[in-house]
Formats: sequence, C-alpha cells, structure tokens
Amino acid sequence: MSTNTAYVDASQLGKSRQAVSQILETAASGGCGTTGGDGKASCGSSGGPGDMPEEIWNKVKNHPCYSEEAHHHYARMHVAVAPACNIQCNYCNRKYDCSNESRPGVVSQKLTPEQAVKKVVAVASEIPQMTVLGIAGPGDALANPKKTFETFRMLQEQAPDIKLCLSTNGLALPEMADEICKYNIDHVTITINMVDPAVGEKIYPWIFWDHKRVTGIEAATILHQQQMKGLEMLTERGVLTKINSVLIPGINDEHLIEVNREVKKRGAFLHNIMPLISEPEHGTVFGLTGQRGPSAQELKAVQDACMGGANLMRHCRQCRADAVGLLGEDRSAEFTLDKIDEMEVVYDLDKRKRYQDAVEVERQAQHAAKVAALEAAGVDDGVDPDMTVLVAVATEGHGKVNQHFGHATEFQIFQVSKSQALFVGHRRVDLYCQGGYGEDEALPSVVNAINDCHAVLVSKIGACPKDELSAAGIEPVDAYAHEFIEKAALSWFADYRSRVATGQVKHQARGDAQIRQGAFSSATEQAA
Ligand code: CLF
Ligand code: SF4
Repeated sequence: MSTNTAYVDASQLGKSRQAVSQILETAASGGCGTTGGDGKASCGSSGGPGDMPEEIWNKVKNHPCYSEEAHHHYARMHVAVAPACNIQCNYCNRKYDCSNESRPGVVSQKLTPEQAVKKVVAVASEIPQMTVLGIAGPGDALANPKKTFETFRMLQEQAPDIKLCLSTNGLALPEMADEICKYNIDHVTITINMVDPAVGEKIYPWIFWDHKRVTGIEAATILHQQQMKGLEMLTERGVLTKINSVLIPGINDEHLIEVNREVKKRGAFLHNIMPLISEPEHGTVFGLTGQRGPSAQELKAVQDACMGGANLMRHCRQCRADAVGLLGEDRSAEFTLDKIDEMEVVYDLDKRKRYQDAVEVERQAQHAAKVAALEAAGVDDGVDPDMTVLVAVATEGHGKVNQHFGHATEFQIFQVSKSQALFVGHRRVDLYCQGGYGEDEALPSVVNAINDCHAVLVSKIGACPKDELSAAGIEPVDAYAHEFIEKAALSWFADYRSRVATGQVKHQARGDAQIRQGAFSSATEQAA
C-alpha cells in the first residue's frame, strides 16, 4: 500500500475552516512532499485503508472516482436528469449529441427522476459492482435542484446501499450546501478552472445570476466567489469534495498550480486535472477558435507540478452524463428505457453484498502481491536507483493484466520505479483487432498514444503488432498475463533493469504521446 498518501480526517472536516487547513498542511508534510523526479510524492486517490482514517476509507473504498484502487473493481452510473445550465463554458456545447461518441456535456436520453430511479435500480440488479449514482448533467446538477434532489431522495428509499454523488460548476453551491447534506450526498465535485477572474474571463463568456445574464470579469468574479464559498461550506459540513479542472494550454496551465493550492487550503479531498478536448466538430467556442488541448506529457507535467498540494486524481475518464459501468467502459446502451421495461428487475441487497465481499478479498490479494513485488524490487542491482519509466497496461478490470492487445480500447499508464508502480493516466486508442483481424491502420494511433512508454503489458499479442511496437521502441510483454498489474509492472521493471545492468538493453528516455480526441471527450463538470 502507498505510504506516501495524505488524507484528511473526516471527523475533523466538520470543524472550523482553519482546522481543516491545518489538517491538510500536516497531512501533506507528512507524506506528500515531492522528493526528486521519480514521482514518489504522488498521492491522492491511490491510497489504501492504511493511508487514511477508517471513516474516510469507508466513504471512498467503493467509489471508483475517489479511490484509484476501487476503479478496477467498482462501477458508477450517471443519470441525465439535469438539462439546464446557469453558466456557459467555452469548452461546452450541450446541443451536440452523437451516439458514436462519448463526450461529457452530451447525452442521448434525458430522464425524469422516476425514470432515472427505475434505471438505477435496474442497473444495480444487473451490475452488483455498481456502487455510485452520480448526477453530472447534461447541464448543471444544481441548476436543476428539484430534479436532482428528487432523484436522490427516491433512490435512497429504494436502494439505500448506493452512494450519492453530484457534480456542479459551483455557481449555485452555497445556496444548496444544506440541501446536499439533507440528502446524505457524501461526494461533490466542483469544476474550478481558475482562482483569478482575469483567467476566468477567458473561459466563461457569461453566467446567469440574479435573474439576468452577467458577462466579462464581473461574471468570472461572481463564479469564483461562489465556488470558493461553496467549497468551504461543504468542507465545514464534512462532505468530501473533488475539484475538476480543465487544463487549457496557454490559458490556465500554470495557473492550475495556484488553483491546486487554493482548493487544498479550503479542504478539497481530491484534485482532478483533465485535458481540454476540443475539436471543431464539437461546435464549442474553443473547438471553433482552434484552442488546442494538452499533450500527454504536458498534462502529466502540470499534474506532477501539483504533487505535494491537494491530492491528485489521475484515473478520470471524462465520462458522459449517462455513463454506466466501470470507468473506461460504457454500458449505457444496454440500459435504455425500452430495454429496462423488458428486464426482470430484482434488487437483491444480499447478492450485491456477497459480490462486494468477494471484491474485497481480491483487493487484498492484489495489495499483498504489490507489497511482495515492492520488497523484491528494493534489492540493489547496480542500476540508477532513481530510474523511472512508464508502462502501458491492457486490462478489463479486477486490477489484472488480462486483455489482449488487439481488444484494448484504452491502455492504463503506470509510472514504475524501484519504490512504486503508480497509476498516472490512461490513453484511449482505436481498436486494433476488428472482426478477428489486426487493423494495420490502427497501429500508428496506438503507438502515438503510448509513445512515452517503455513497455506495454498485455495478456496476448500477435506477431505483427509485436514487431511494430518493438520497432517503435515499445517492448511488447505478455509474460505476466493474468497477474495483478502492479506486481506485473514491478516484475517487468526488475527484469528490464537486469538487462540494463548486463548491457543487453541501453536505457533511453522516451518521447511524448498524444491524447486521443473525441472518445471520452472534452472536459466538464458533467464529467464530474
Ligand atoms: Fe460521476 Fe463524477 Fe461522481 Fe464519479 S464521474 S459524478 S465523481 S460518480 Fe469520475 Fe467520470 Fe472522471 Fe467524473 S471518471 S468524469 S471523476
Ligand atoms: Fe454548463 Fe457544464 Fe456545459 Fe459549463 S460544461 S456550460 S457548466 S453544462
């Protein structure tokens, strides 16, 4: 388990603001300090039960967004009950709806609260690992308070074991903080892209405030004040908060370090820095004006620069407002209203509990394997002890290397050193295997997506992609099929180092990689 993760004690979250700041400072200096370039200081959602008080662990252990470890095992779903929005962001176009694309801010089927609850119960009866309901759009959850809270109220009565989560731009948050507590909503995401209205003016053309449209610096100032006040109020009330920030190169990239500092001061539990994805066909202002998103290494550099501040989340998939399933998969098409009408829905709490107990056993095995691999990795092998590499992993869940190279639609990226195997992101790719055959045209896009990695760990891979990956300097590895990811990554790294030690391999730095546009998409608070 990570020993360098700082968490805030929930029992103290309910105390004064000053007390929360002090707790955070203490926690950060105790474990999150950045030491060197090997990423040792990374923390946040990658912690385990030994890294935080039990009451916090109980809140996050089966929330796939608040615990990186949980996201290998547990699923979330969103219901699209909140169509209206009270602000405009330059990276959002809610009119756009394309069923071939998963993008936040777009949605195929808007629901009433009754339909939404029916859908959640149906999904929960089919997917026992679905533990969290989030309301994340397609507009702003708190700009639609009646529908949002009615959905949560009804669901609590019917499926009390499901955690409630919402995301908001924060404009209406202070007025809603008490309502949020009334419905036992334990997790709230606020999208905060700036703490300086001069930066905000470039991101938000207007807000709807006090029955009228407000523009310019005044709009950004009001939004900023509401976001800070709302965050402070939730911290005071013991609600876990996650801050989403969209990284917009040239507008708020360096500024996000200050955002990280400010939200940490106000008690944010996690900070999720996401890439802007803006294509002209999305019809957003940024898409049309040619504002680009960051490269993979630009995103990582800002995230790394924030280490030691508010804890980071790096496993976000920028979900759409009606996503269903594990992060990284979308099963929403299986649960359309007409399909639900035909389903026999049996909400079996015992069955769900049994499944989740089995997941906990698996997680413990995963953790034990990681600890053993870390112990083995600690041996002095004569190679630079600070060497750090990235590896890509093909997985279908359960924390294992269990996916065929050709079946992967994303690769998880782990940063590996002698002291850790840390999840640092994911890369969407085009499916290589189509109809049983390798799609040669897809291969360059895969290489581009993981070009900063030294190896790719898969359960199986064909000869052709193997050769092409090797030629691109990425080692294809199928020797650790069905092993736990961290153990596999650490074992491969030990082997790699031994080959470096004997001169069989010359260690070289890798290049940058591209974040694929369009799949999981742009970046919004819908994306919670
Ligand atoms: Fe949904 Fe958001 Fe709750 Fe998660 S998503 S409302 S906190 S249940 Fe998660 Fe999706 Fe990223 Fe959001 S991966 S976009 S962070
Ligand atoms: Fe509204 Fe969210 Fe779209 Fe921004 S991204 S305009 S807050 S729906």
